[in-house]
Amino acid sequence: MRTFICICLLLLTVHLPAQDITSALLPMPNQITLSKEKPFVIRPGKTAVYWNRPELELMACSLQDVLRDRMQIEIPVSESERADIRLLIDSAMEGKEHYVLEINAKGITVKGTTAAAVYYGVMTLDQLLLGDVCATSQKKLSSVYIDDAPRFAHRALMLDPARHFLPVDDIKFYIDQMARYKYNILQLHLTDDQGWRVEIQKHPKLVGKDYYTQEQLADLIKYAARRHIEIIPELDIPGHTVAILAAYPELGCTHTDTLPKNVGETVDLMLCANNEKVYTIYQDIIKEIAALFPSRYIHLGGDEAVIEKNWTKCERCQAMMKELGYQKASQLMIPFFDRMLSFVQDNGKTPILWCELDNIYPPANDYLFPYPKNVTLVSWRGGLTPTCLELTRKHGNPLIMAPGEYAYLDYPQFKGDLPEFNNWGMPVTTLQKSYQFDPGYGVPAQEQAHIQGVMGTLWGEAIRDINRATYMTYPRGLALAEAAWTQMEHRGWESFKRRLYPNLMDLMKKGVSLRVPFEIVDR
Ligand code: TNX
Repeated sequence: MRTFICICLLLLTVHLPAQDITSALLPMPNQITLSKEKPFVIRPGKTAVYWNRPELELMACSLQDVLRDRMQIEIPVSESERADIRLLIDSAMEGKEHYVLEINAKGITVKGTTAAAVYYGVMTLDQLLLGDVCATSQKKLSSVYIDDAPRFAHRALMLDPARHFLPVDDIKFYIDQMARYKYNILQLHLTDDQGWRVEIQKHPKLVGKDYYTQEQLADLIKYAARRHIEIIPELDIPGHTVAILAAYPELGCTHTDTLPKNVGETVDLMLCANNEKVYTIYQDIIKEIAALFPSRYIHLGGDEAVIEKNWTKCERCQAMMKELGYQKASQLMIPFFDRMLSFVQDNGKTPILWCELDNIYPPANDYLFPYPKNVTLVSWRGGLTPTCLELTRKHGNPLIMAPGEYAYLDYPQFKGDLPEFNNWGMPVTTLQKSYQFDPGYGVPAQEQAHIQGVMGTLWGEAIRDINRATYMTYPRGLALAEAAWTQMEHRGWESFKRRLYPNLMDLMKKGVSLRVPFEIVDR
């Protein structure tokens, strides 16, 4: 294994352009001005870091970590504004994540309106050092002026510990890598047929052997927040619910009373739409989840509800249809979600759902457009994304882009990719394909104003441990990071390929298992 890694590192090193200080910038900043000015030379014992607001103290620690890791230098803290490294909150700047990073003979300045913005400036500095050979060998940092802000506010990856549990420390390791590429959201798919992974104090029977206590999650949330990553919890309803139905079989439909509810088996069981107990327990669950996760969002799933096999056959559901004058059981999704979404809103949160469209998932699923306006949707069914894009714009729903053909990280990366990782015989999604992702789908700017951002989804049926998780995420997760951050005019496949090498090398050095995309290595 070690020899293998060494050979890979060697292969990658050959491709490092020696002097281009932008050679490891990923995602590519939106504005870079290279300068012929003299470089900044670190003065051991004198160079120090100053910050002008208490909330930047942690950013200063990150900066110290960066200089220690890349240059083996300890930078002390200074109380003087004249220190040669300065981290500044500058309220005159615009945009929450907009930063300016300036390096000149006098020193380094990183400024922004928030701590997050300054953090991104420090992450860019880290990558400048990764690409700048003189910086590490001679302690000289080339002059540069970077004025950068993300294309999208929502830059997410999704993990699915419901399918295969991932210990908290593994999720922290995953977060460490995300943060360096300016991702700011981690969605956790916490419940599914294979398991209920979050402790609910009022209903302790929900969890099995592997789960997160609320205390562990609070610690994880804090860990992520220090890296400017928000964790969005997802509780998938009304399908994907075998785990809760196994714990509380009375929440199911009448015809399922005698069916086995084996956790782990994806069968077409669903919560009953006409059962008060379903609403009561979810009201409790959502209340605890809302109190635990500071995120403004709670994701309630809503995908792949197999209504025909469930609600159509359910006496209680039939009664409800009759009462409401509905022709099709799928119409029950409307009153079902009206109540569930209101629980989310009563707790001051914004609901998110997977975007389902009529007539695509047999049997026709009618809960759909118009969705209530305050619901954010996630587009996920590959070919149907343009329709979802158009309908959300028409109806005013904010949209997050996670189209299968670009952003599903559980799809194989090449033909023959470790077959045991391939979920359902999914189509190959190469790195180049992921890179071609334009979250705006090329529609005119005014038609994409409702797009909030991008999510790479790592569905977990075949992801048995963290090494598999990172192997499937990287390098495609780097392509998606750039899709989320960088404007189309500053992106390019050839440039991305060059910037990829030092980053792959760096990830490997950090012990991240990943796929080396041999097919794009120029020989
Ligand atoms: C569809 S994407 C699902 C997941 C599966 C995934 C496998 C979505 C909203 N639902 O439950 O894990 O396909 O790729």
